[in-house]
Parts: sequence; C-alpha cells; structure tokens
Amino acid sequence: MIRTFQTNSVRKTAELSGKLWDFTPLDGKDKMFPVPVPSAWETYPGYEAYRGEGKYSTTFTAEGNVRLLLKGVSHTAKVFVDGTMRGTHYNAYTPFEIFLKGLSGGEHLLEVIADNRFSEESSLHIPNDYMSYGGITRGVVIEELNCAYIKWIHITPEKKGKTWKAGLTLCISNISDEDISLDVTVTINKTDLKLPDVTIKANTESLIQTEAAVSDAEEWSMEHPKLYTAEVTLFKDGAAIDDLTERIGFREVKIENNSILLNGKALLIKGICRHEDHPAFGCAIPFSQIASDLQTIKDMGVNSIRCVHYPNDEIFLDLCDELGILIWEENHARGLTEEHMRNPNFEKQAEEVIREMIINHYNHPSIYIWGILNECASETPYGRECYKKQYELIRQLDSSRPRSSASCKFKTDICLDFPEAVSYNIYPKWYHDTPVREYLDDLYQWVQTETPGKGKPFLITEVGAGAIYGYRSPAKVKWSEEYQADTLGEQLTAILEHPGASGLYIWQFSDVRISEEWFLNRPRTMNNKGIVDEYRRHKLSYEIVKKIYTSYGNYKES
Ligand code: ADA
Repeated sequence: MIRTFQTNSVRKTAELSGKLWDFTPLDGKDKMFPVPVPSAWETYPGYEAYRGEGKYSTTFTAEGNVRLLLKGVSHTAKVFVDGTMRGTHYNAYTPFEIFLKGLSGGEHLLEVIADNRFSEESSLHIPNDYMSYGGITRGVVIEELNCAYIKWIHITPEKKGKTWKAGLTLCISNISDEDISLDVTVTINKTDLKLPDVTIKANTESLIQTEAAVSDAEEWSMEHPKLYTAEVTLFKDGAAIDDLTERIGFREVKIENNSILLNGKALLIKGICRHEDHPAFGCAIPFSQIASDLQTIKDMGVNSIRCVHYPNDEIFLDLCDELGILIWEENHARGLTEEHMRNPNFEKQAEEVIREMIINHYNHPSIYIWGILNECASETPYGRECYKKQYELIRQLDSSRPRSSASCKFKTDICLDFPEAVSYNIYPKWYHDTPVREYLDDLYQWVQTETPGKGKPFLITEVGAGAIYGYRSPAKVKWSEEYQADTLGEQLTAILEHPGASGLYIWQFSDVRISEEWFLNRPRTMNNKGIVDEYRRHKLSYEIVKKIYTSYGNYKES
C-alpha cells in the first residue's frame, strides 16, 4: 500500500513493495536472505542494532520511460538498475524518484543499498533521542510513462463568499526529445475544467496555473472531514496519455490576532507528538498499526498530532485527512547545535527535506502548519540565518499555511520574528520543579513584552513527564506512572486554561527506542515519556489525558 486511494488509471503503475526482496547485509558475512519490503533491518534476527549498509534486490518487468518512486529509504540510498548506479538520496523521511529513460523491454534487476551509519556526510541523522533505523522503510512503486507525465498537482482551497474556489498548479514534464502539445482536463466534484492547450518544449517541465469555483463543495473540518478527488488527465492527439488523482479538502487556515483559525474558528490544539516507532516494525509502521494508533489517539480526545521530528509516511497523512485529525508536519531536525548546523551538508540537506515534504504533502487538508528545526540553535546569529532561509523557502513553496518552530531557547530565542506562530517545548515538573502555571506565564509574558513574537498565536509544542510502564509508587516518585499522571494533569490544565495559549502537544504518544549514545538518563535506552508504552499499553496518565482533553472542545471559547 502506497496511498489509501487510487492515484492513477491511465498511467501504468505497479507496487514493488508489499512482498519479499533479497537482503544482503554488507557486513562482510556474505549472507543473503529474504525480507519484507518495507521493513527496518533492526527487526531481522541478528541485526537488531546493525549500523551499516545493506543491499535489497528484486526484479521488475518494464519498458520505455520508467519512474521508480521510493517513499522512504533509511537514511541514505544508492539505487542500481541492471548493475548501474541510477541515483542516490539522503534522509529517511521523504520520497524520491529515479527516472529511467528508454529502458529496454524485459526483466530488470533493481538493487537498493541503504546506509544508516552516522558520519559527517549525514547532518540530520545523528545519534539522537530517537532511532535512525536502517532499510527500505516505506513503499516502492514502478511507473511506465508516456512522452509526458504529471509530476505533481497542488490545489489551494479558498473561500469566496459562499463558494469554495480551487487554485490549481500543475507541474507537467515532457520527457521526449521533441516539443509536444497537450490537452489537459481536470475534474473536481463533478466540475469539469478544460484547460487551454499547452505546448511544452522537449525535455522540460512546465507549470500551469488556473482556478475554478467548485460548486456545492462541503467544508473539510475535524468534525466533518469531507474529501474530494481532483482528477487530472493529459491528452495527446485526442488520446489519454497520463493521469494523476489527488485528494483534497476545502478548508482554510488563517492567523488572526493570537489565534490560528480553521475555517474562521479559533483552534484549541489538544495535541500529541508521535514518532514512527514500534518494536515489531521499527519505523516501517504498516497501515493497520498506523490506523490502530490513530484510533487510540482519537479515543484520548486528541484533535491534532505533531509529526516529530520529520515528515511522515503518506499513508498516515491520508488517514488523518479521512479522520479529521489536524497535523503539524516538520522538516527533519532535532536539537542541532550551532556546531551541527555548521556541518557543510546541513543547509542543503535540511532545505531538501522541506522541498520534498511540501511538494509531496501539499494537498493534505489535515496539515494546517509547517514546522522547522525542532530545538535547534535559534539563540545564535548563525542559527538565525539558517532559520530565516528555511522559513522563506516554505513561503515560496506554500503561502496557504502558517509556519512555526518548536523552540527550547527560553528568553534567548532570536528568531521569533519569522514564524506566524510562536511555539515552545517546556518541561516544568520534569526537568525542573518550577510550578507549571508560573513557568508558563513567565515565558508567555517574556514573549509578549520582549520579543517580536508579541500578539502571535502561542503554542506549547511539547510538555510531559517520564514513566516506566508498570512502575507504580505510592510515594509518586519520578518515573512512576503516578508521578506522570499527576504531572500531566497539572501541565495540561494550566496550558488549556491559559488565556494566551492556543493549545499544546503532549510529549509523547508512545515510548520509543533511541540511539544507544543517549542511554544515560534514558532508562531502557528508550524515551519513556509515552502515554502508552512501546507496545501501546496504557499508562495511568492515559485516563487523565482523556478526561481533560474530552472536557474541552476543538475551538477556543470566545
Ligand atoms: C525535547 C525534544 C524531544 C525529546 C524531549 C525529551 O524537547 O524535542 O525530541 O528529546 O525533549 O524527552 O526530553
């Protein structure tokens, strides 16, 4: 499974994942054995802590112009077809394509070498408070293309009076050696659009923009996550040569005073942070487990998930669109110091994640905000320059969503003029024993009185406490389920009652595996701040969170 809906009917596509491939760990032991793709090699017996390279191989039958789409290889990929290197990619959490022009007919050998080693070449995947797994961890598709194809479609919904309007941008690629003229049709909710004929020069891409009123389109909201498909078809000489279907929701996100408005109503974020992590799957979480996590998360009364600290699998986003769960999606970075950010690969790699994230995830109505650089060096002038460029890049790619960044630079952050919303990660009563209300308001007042963050929506993007599942203590000491439950009760109530706050995200949904290097204050070499443990067993805090979250609505009371 690649998406939860069909994206093509004219274009010939086939999934190469969802079956066994041959796996050869390049650890000199010359073993080859069958493994499922997608999967993380940490789930293979004997490779539970393998940091190295591994080769995945399979065969496919295709001919002509062929596009290989890999949704996620962790964390660096080298792709070979019939023994020839055809492309590379860095970063586990964003999709990439390998294009094969004029491939001869018949069976072909596909080999993907994945590498999860830490090195100077890798500025984002570093030893961290989560695990950088290894493997082909998301889906793989092969497509046979004609002389031209639709690379992507971006649809921006906008309310005009009582009618919804769809702004369309299509990116069409002419992969032939001659200029071609194409007819393009678009269908959204029974509204058929015939775009003016387009002529595209040989071996070039063309952006086509238009807009359409979509009559009787219903609004997408958390309460009513109504979705529509937008079907785009390319015709050459009257024959359909390519198509792409995207799914959209008619909703608008705006900033007004210190609120984030969804369809005109001020949001109250009752959120939770979630890593893609499960002991049985590593980060290659299958559809059924994703769906089960979302059921649990909805049961807790949560209305929004923060994808930490990287772009998520598109199946997860599709399900959030269908279930009406709002998404904060961010580029891949956690806790990078100025020294990390001075790695010569950092800016290129971080910006590439932003580009791939937004181009591929633009149409998801569930995504209401883009985040960057969780807890990076936003207190330094060098860091500020990096933040500035990345915020500007987001604005170039998407002007329809607000931007933010989860900071931990209390009273030292010098980047609060860039984002539309100010966001902080705070841990009163865990990393320090300052009373929550006092700490929260002190920080809030500083933002309002000392910074350009004044008057902007204010979000708490992390708050929480650790608890070892099953550890109970009448003394309510730290790491006990009792302490976590009480602390979360105090933290959630203080933030949800704070007049200036637009809500929060609990750190975090489940306990997760972390890099060995982080073992010191991380019992079990895990981050144990989950509301459920790694096997999704409820801790005492589960019912506390549920009671509080279900006692609030989805919007701030006016
Ligand atoms: C940070 C960080 C999280 C996690 C958390 C914690 O705020 O963003 O990734 O490390 O702290 O558990 O301390």
